[in-house]
Amino acid sequence: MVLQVDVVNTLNTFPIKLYSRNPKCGKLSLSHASRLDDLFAQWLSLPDTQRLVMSLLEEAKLVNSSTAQTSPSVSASLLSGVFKEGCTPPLSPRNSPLSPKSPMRRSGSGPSNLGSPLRKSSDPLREVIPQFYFPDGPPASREMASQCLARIDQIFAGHPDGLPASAFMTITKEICKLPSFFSSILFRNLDVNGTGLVTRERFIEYWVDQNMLTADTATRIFTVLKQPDKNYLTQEDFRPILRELLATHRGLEFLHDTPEFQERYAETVIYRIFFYVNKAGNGQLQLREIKRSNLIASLQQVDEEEDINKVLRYFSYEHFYVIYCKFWELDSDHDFLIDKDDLLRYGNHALTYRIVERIFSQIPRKFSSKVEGKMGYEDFVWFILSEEDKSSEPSLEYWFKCVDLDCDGVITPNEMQFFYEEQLHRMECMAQEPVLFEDIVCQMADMIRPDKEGQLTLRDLKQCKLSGNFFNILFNLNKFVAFETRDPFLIRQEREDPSLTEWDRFAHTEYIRLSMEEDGEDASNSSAEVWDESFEAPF
Ligand SMILES: [Ca+2]
Ligand SMILES: [Ca+2]
Repeated sequence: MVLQVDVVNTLNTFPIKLYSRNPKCGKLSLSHASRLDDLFAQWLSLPDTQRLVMSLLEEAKLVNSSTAQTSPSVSASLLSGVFKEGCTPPLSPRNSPLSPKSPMRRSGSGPSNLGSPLRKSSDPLREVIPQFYFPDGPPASREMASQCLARIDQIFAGHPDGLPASAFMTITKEICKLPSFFSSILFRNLDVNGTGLVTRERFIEYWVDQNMLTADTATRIFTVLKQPDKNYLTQEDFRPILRELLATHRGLEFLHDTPEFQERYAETVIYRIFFYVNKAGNGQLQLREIKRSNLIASLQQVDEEEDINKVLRYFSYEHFYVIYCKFWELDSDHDFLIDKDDLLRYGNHALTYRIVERIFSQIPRKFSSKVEGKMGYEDFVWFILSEEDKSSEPSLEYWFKCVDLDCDGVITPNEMQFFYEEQLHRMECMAQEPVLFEDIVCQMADMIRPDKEGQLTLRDLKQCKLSGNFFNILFNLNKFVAFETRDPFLIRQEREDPSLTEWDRFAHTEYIRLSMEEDGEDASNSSAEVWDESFEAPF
């Protein structure tokens, strides 16, 4: 055990140096260093690696004791030979005679090993190290490639001039294993000259030669959606699949006659995706952000699920409906912009002036709206998701920025007091028994347990499940009161289905309320005319 700890300690001190010694890795930039560190740690944690390293060290110890040389650099130089092998780039699928699962044999007797006095013919180092990292995904095995090519030939057989878009779905689903609503964008990527046909050769060049057969789903989806010269996705890149989803999904058929709501639905879904998945908040969605998210699973779910409202992540029509109606309610003059006074009416005047002021100072996020002092629909989507899903990371970040008045990355009691003052004043006005600030500070400290007393960081908040309440206490009176009184309705809701997020529960309740209001209105009008108004929701 002691030896194992030594191994890790010794190795941890020089992984980057070792990588840079390898001429094959010489071109790696500094930005890759941390990635390499991760990969190194991953490699080091593999049971095979640990066995290998242990045996190396055992041997080093033997040699050291026999030659009475106890220099620690011996094991280091020995290990550097191992790492050279470990970061060899993956074999090209077309040049490699090996299947991806074939371990890459170490050339135990090759000239590169001559430098080490420890490598004798009986060397246990002849163990195999399986290749564990393929930057572009593992290459296709011969078997898999030939099976796939046979199927491709079969599909293209009846179309010697190429496949038309109408017959392309089999390729999208069966060969590319993409959701069905990716078919148009995939076809367009292939049919660069707009001939209306895609030939077998063109498809092989685009898909098989790019090694997409074995690429993971996230990589395949990312590659198909992105612009060829970019390494990220913008909101615009999602438009084609949303258009196709709207045209083909059974759960969205009822929107076909109202293109305006199709457009609103599409943009809401895209804003929601970016709110949760684009952690950097820069509008440039990276592949690694997609891999860490639930986006791929949601895209697959919406492809298979006929009831769009069961797809709670991003695609639910009911969720869109709630967001849109909430915006519509506040935008009293219907110019598609809302100002401070409008937002103050949100949630039955739940928010304080001070927090609304911070939102309109565009502290948590710069408005996309081009009109000064007004919030556009996209800005509202960010706001409502932050407000109604306070346990989510993007929401905690949004409110943290609002409350951290001096932007130093720490929320101090002074900053908390600035916001709480107004809450206190409101409680007094409403003849409610006020909760003293000192009591609040103690309650917060007990709830969140920050690393440093009196200094709340975003990290502290992200580690506590109840952090959303911290913000409600500071600037949302209605939610503060509900939390203080442990509102039995909220508790029951939480227990009913713990897998639902705060947002899911909010959207569900609001949807029922809004549709009941619609029904009431409908009955009192006793006419269908209400649906003819162009801005009315199609419900
Ligand atoms: Ca307005
Ligand atoms: Ca601060």
